[in-house]
Amino acid sequence: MSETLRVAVIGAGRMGADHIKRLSTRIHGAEVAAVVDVDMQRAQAAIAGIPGAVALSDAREALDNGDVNAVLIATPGFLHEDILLAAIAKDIPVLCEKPLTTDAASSWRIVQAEAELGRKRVQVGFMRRFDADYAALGEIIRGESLGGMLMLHCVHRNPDTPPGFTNEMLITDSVVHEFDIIRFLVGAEITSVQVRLGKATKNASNGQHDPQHVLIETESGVLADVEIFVNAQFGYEVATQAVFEQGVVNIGGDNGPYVRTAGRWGGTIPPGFEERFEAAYDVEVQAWVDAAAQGNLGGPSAWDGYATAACCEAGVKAQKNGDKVAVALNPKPFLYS
Ligand code: ISE
Repeated sequence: MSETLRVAVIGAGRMGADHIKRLSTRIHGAEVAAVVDVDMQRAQAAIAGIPGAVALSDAREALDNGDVNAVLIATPGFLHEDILLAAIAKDIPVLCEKPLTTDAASSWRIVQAEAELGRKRVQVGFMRRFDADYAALGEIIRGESLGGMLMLHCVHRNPDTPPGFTNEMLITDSVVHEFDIIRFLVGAEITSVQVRLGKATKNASNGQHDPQHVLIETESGVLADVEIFVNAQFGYEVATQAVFEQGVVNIGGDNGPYVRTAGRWGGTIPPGFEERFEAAYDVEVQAWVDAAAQGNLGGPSAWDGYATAACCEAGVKAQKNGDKVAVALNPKPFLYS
């Protein structure tokens, strides 16, 4: 396929709106053909100024629209499975915001549907893989210039949480990114997850115990720990320290410009993930579009979505029992090897 991607964006909320703007202003080779949202007013507002785009309230209608040949899913996770299965049945490229689905069993159904189709169609929106800092760390790991990597220390801090952000979501909505990037950097699957709960902030809501300390083991023996702190107040921060045999690499800390003025020194902290990862999202979506034009996949696959869903299940169990919970995966289908 080398024609322009005519994308149906399903969900015009926070991420959907961000992707609609991206697709219509910065991405080459793709256009927004339809925006679907249960809130028709929101869908209408999202297509304003986009020539030829239609606003719809039903994802199936968008998939059956002859003008649509690709789909970007940005609805809440519990709505993903039906849309994914319908898009795979139509054999069209899909970019699905994380999580792939909300549990391992339904994510496995997506893997199986693709395996039956015999082609990878679904890219999962783990945008960190396209971030320049993470890419540079990946090169150091693969190049072995500092010897073997031994350990990862990760911090994931959000200023606050939107209404309805539950205790489980610290794992399923936030740490899910760490699960993916740890698997990606280490190049091995995660085998166990443990969650430790210590002193909690008084700024948490919705029954959250915040922060949490997540301990992760991988197949290769590399250990990782994650501080997830979703009501950190001061801004958005995602940073990783990788420990090697011959050195230590930090990424994602304070970035320039470093300014001295009015008797103070310092810089600014991004308020949220859209700002922190803006460039990564652009690269991610462009990679999806470019690969789709060649009938390929440009990034994390349905297998990655499934493996991280299994990690999330283990993580939620571990939040409750404090134990080290094993992550069990089905055998990887040949398509993903
Ligand atoms: C949010 O949904 C994201 O995907 C962000 O990348 C993450 O940092 C945040 O914790 C999540 O709530």
